[in-house]
Amino acid sequence: MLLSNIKKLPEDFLWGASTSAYQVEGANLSYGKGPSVQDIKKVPEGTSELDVCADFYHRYKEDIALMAEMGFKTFRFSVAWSRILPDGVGKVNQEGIDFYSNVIDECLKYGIEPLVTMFHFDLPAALEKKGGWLRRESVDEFVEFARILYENYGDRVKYWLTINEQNMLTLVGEVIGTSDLSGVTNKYKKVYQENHHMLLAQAKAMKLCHDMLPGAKIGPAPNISLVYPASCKPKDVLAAQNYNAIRNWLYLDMAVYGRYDNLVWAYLEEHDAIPDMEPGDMDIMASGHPDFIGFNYYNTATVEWAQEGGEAKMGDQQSGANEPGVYKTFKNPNLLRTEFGWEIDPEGFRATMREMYSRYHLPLIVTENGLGAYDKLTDDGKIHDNYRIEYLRKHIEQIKLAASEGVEMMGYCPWSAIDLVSTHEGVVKRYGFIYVNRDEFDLKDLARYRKDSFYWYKKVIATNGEDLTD
Ligand code: BGP
Repeated sequence: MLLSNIKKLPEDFLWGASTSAYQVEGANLSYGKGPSVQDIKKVPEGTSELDVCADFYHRYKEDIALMAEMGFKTFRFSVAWSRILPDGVGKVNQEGIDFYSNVIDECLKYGIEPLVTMFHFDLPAALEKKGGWLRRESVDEFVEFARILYENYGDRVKYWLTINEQNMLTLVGEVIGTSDLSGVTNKYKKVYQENHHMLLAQAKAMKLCHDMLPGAKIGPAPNISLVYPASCKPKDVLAAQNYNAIRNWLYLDMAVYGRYDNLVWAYLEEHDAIPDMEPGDMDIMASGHPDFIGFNYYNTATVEWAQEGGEAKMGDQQSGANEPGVYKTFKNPNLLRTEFGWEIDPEGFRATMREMYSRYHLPLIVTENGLGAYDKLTDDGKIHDNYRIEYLRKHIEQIKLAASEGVEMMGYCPWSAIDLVSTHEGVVKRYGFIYVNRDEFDLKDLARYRKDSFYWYKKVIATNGEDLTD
């Protein structure tokens, strides 16, 4: 729709940005923290270990001061489960509790609302060794972890996110480094059983949040990308519906309505992968009631009909999956790509928001969106990342359009507040507004520099998104 009246964003719109513990903190085996699955994985060849990252653990005060300088209203960060509970259960690490307590206080000092992700790709290794999310006990282990967080931080944290990109943990856990499927006979059965437990854990954690913290708000944080059909051929449309269900709606239908998507159910039946359930599971699922939907968006996906036969192929969290008989990724010729090959689709962002709002009618907060690039620090200490400004500007414009069309928009937290270690492509794939002076293997001085996008975003926030010019 062409709009002649672009409305202003709400005054309390939550402008900010995101990070995750294992990618930003460093100190991954210090101060009482136990290893997580990220710490025991073999990092992809040519990429750095996770022992230092951006050294946020030691420099959070300096970093939060820079976020305050940009005018952040919120800061999305995650809590490392194994920093709080080194073995995943049992003994609490007081130093870990204190660390996040200090981070929260530091945010509040500047009027920045902490937006806390409870779990971002880093299951405690001790739990993984016992069988991880495949065990039914994982549900209560997560809920106990949630209870500890609510008890310690609930007096100060109003906004909570449950599980980051549960859909990607399920679909591409091997790329993220969270799952090893070698030797597994029916990988569908395994990953969708784990998924079922995560869904139960999420529903219980949302309910507990409402019981313990009546003023708080909580929601899921999947990676949602509307899936386009490659053409108007009816079979391509069916393929797009398949992938939309498998990639997107399964997770949000469960979080919001507490029911399994029927296409996904049929797909699981086909693969002999219906999860084992206990009586009452679906009541638990229906008891969650998120207050909003957090979602990560990088780009859309496009698929075509996939003939029977051939091999299933996995991509990363944004691109390139293929399942014979279900869908096949199609390179969208209408879109540009980033240096790392991810498609760029701001209008698809609006389409995704429209679709989500019409399905769920809950306020939306963007918990990730951004451009990974090889930024260069100039001799005079500048980073001219006009390509990032361009990317973000185009996406914010679409938020304003979606909001003008009646989509309730709560906030925008691009990835990432500060440079950090990418999921599988190392330190050189930078996303931040704040440059961290290190290379893949040379830690240099880890000094912070304001990128051009830093100054631009500051102005965007100061004008509540009205001035998007350079
Ligand atoms: C999301 C993850 C983030 C982040 C981001 C960018 O899937 O939630 O943790 O890493 O993608 O991805 P990448 O680091 O692979 O470029």
